[in-house]
Amino acid sequence: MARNLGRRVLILALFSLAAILAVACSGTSDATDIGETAEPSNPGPAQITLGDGPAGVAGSRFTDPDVEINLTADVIQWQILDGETVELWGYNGQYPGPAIRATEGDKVRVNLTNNLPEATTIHWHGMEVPNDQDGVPGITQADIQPGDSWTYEFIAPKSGTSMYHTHSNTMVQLSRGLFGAFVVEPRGGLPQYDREYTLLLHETAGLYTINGHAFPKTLEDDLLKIKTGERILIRMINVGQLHHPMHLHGHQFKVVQLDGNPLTSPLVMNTQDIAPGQTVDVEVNGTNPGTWVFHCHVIGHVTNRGVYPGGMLIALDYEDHTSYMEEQAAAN
Ligand SMILES: [Cu+2]
Repeated sequence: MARNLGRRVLILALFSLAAILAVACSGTSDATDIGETAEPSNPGPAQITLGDGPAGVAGSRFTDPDVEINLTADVIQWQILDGETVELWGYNGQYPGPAIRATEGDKVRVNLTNNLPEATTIHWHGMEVPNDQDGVPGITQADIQPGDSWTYEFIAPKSGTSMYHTHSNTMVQLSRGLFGAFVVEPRGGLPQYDREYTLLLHETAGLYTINGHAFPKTLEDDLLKIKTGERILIRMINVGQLHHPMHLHGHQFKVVQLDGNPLTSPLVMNTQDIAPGQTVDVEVNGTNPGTWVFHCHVIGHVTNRGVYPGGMLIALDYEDHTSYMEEQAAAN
């Protein structure tokens, strides 16, 4: 009896060991599978179904765009500073051009009309579009002549901060202002922010600009509003030809995306250099009420033609705090 019981216990123990080994092995094999599927993969440009007609003609790729934008490239008069209007080139009368927003997977159509005195194209910077939509004259398409129109069509690729800009006679056309933000939203909930701002950094006409303005006009038109306890996102896009180490007073910010790609380990900093052509997304938590300047730390870039302060300087302004600047404004 005792021997039978002992044998049963032994058999049970062997079965248990076998079961444990089976689970452990399947666990290992599952982990391997997960590891394989978690490998970063680049799916390349989204495949789209071609319709009738050649690329560059409206309706050639799809007949039902989710986002359709009409852009005109024009010679414009733009006020960078109060009392200082300069002749620039811009889209839809603006410097920078209008921000384009789409959700990943959207069918995007952009109809461009060239009202400039010379040929132009648009390049979708940082975005995986089909090659013939990349906007490089002589390489992927013909230059769009003055008075002509052209249609770009592509699927909005992965979410992130990008830009669009001219790719014709770029030395001249980019410095004159032919660019804008292109933001692709994630499909399905990713981090939500209380507010979101986009800052385009550029230099033109001897002035350093944020969203087309130099300080102090940046404070009139581009103040970054926040309230204590809020979490905001600031997307920065450097469309100019110089590096700009952007520095925020009174806070650490979290660099969450570079070139529209999320960082697996966000960097906590208070100064982040932005190279020409680069985009940087930073998250700011409203933990320190006040009016805090946010500026390029190349001090020459914080001048208007050598006169300090000017240029690339704006402020993060708490709505639930009255600063010295606001008291002075109220008193005058
Ligand atoms: Cu700078």
